[in-house]
Amino acid sequence: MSALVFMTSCKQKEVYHIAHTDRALLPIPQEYTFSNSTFYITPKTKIFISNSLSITSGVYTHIKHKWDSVLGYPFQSNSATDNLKKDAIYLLLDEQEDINPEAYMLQVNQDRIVLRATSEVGLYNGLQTLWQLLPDAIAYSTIQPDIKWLVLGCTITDYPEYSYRGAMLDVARHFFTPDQVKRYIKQLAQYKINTLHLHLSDDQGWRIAINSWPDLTTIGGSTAVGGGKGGFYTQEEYKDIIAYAAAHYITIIPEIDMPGHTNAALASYRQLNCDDNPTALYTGIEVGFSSLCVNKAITYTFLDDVIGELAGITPGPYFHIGGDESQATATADYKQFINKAQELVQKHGKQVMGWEDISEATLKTGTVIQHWNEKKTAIRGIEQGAKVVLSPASRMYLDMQYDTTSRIGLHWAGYTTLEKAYNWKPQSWLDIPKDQILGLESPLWTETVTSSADIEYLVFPRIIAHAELGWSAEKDHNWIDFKARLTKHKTRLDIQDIRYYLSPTLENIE
Ligand code: TNX
Repeated sequence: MSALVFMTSCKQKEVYHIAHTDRALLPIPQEYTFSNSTFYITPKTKIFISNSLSITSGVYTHIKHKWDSVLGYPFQSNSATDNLKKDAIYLLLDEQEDINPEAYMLQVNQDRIVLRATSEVGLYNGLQTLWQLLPDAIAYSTIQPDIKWLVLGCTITDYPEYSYRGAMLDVARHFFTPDQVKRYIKQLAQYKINTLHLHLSDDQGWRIAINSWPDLTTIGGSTAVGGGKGGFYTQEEYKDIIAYAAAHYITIIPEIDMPGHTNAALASYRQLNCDDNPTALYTGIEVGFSSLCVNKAITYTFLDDVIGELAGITPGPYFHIGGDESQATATADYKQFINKAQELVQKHGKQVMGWEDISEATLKTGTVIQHWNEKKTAIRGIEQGAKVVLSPASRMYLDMQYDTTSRIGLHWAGYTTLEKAYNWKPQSWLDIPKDQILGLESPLWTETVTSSADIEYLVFPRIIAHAELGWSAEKDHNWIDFKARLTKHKTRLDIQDIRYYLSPTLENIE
């Protein structure tokens, strides 16, 4: 439903004003109506939570944290009973099959707030919407004593359009510490993004400790683009990132890029090179010059070890094998290699993901391809039965500059304004049936990105546009309405100290 529906009478105009001037829902829910009633959260408001919701769950932690740290009210949960009380907030888990686990229903009236879902993640999604219905001050992380915590009366029934809504962070070109990754995860979770793909290896760096091949990190992890000191995650740090992501209902997908984009590995172990000579570490930004030695047995021992160790500490279903830009690998070798790599991933219990280039090989059942560049390359994979994640570079690559004045970023796929990032139709992009599209992912390559401020400058606000394309119904995608909501939302980004790029389209809105 368009927000403009609310403008048809005087009284309704007022509702529109409250609902859409001060508060903005991003992504826009599937179905929503606002009413004139409002609910006030006060120190007397009680919270009732289904018994089945664990106190260790992310939902529980999230609400307790906000309650204690922002509202400043002592959090106490009560067991929910059938008869709903007044001045209360309910978080209800109704176990039911046949309902999308990510869906939720949120009802707010003057007596109470009732949030229902069939799973924890559904409740978590509903809580993100609820925070957007609260005053902007909820976005602080310290106690806000003088705020009237008014929630707008509404009925919202919501569920995602696509099950996969992702972001990718390249930690190989430049390394980002666990704290920087967590900061990013926390930002993403607000927009119902549920997947973070970590690009863990590339020509310039190997960023995850593999115990059976320690030089990958001591040598391969020791530098970065431009010659900086690099860095890597220990397996404990990686597991800690996964746990932090899980508490935000975000699944981590590890990527080890192969057979190309492997200079860091080739520099770490000379045996991986066809001629047994180690290559030098690389700190430039060229692509397409490195390849694992496809015909050596040790290459597959290496991959078995790497995939085995990493799959063993990754709870999510996917293992991403890259497979892009392997210009340094002969086509026949490439096909044979990707077929073997898929076998190894399956042997270690994971589903294969790869860039669309892997459609050159014979794809295994369940392999997912990621479209980034050539529609026909992606179609070749889809024709083999693969599902696709959409990341078209011209719309979704977050490292593309906004315009010629952008202080960092590349522009090989063009300049990507906020409008260009939002205003396209994922459903018809490849002209394939919708059920072959698993979802959308926004990659951030980091050749020119060295700090959290840089990440935020390129990512925000464009990823909010992508989050709406992934979550909301295509008929409700409306650029004018979106930018009006996003303009309202700027205050929240400021409060959270998210250093977004102030797109001129936003600045000009009253
Ligand atoms: C293409 S996209 C790449 C990356 C670069 C990126 C820069 C893809 C699968 N490969 O290696 O970092 O462009 O925008």
